[in-house]
Amino acid sequence: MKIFSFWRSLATYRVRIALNLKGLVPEEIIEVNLMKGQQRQAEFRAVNPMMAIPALVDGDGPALFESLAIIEYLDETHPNPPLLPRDPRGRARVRGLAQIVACDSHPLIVPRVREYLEHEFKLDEAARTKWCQHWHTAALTALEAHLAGPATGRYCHGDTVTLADICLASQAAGAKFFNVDTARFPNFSRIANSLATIDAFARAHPLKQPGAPAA
Ligand SMILES: N[C@@H](CCC(=O)N[C@@H](CS)C(=O)NCC(=O)O)C(=O)O
Repeated sequence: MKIFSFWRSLATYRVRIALNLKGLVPEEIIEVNLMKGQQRQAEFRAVNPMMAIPALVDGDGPALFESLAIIEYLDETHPNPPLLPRDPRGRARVRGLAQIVACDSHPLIVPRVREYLEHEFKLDEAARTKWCQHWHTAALTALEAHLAGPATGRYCHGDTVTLADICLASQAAGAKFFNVDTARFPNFSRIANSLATIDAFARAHPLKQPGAPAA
């Protein structure tokens, strides 16, 4: 197994957590330096035409792409521990929470969007940060409303770690990167703090990866 990765990538963080939870260790980690634009180089474009990480190669065949698809693939090929509940309604809730992060919020703050705002619309850094903080807060507000309900337990869905928690952890790391105050989202913050104490999450954290700054 080999993974295309960069320390700061929140989507790759999600896949790293899943790999750790499943006890899987890729033989090779290939850095795609997003700060140098390596995701747009021909070599990586051939791996993932969307020019985004993560991508995961498992055995023969083309690379898998999109963090949620990769995580569900890992869950199907390595079912223990399961990352989705068994009941259809629970699965839908967990996938819904995950998608608020991975589909509604995160895509709005990735480098290609920030760079487009900068070069096409001439937004300065303060305006771009405001943009990112706005979309972070929108997702946090929605997540907090869901997490205030009775289906929430120690984690997003009961007391077992699921795909939703993997995504919540990436939202929490992103909030720190963009200086978004999460204190007014108490359920979100409580779960993020619990997850941070789990080894599979802690080891996968962006700031623990090679090349990351000290803080
Ligand atoms: N929806 C994709 C998002 C992938 C994505 O946008 N990854 C970011 C890093 S977290 C990236 O590679 N961005 C490159 C760019 O925006 O140019 C997923 O969940 O895998």
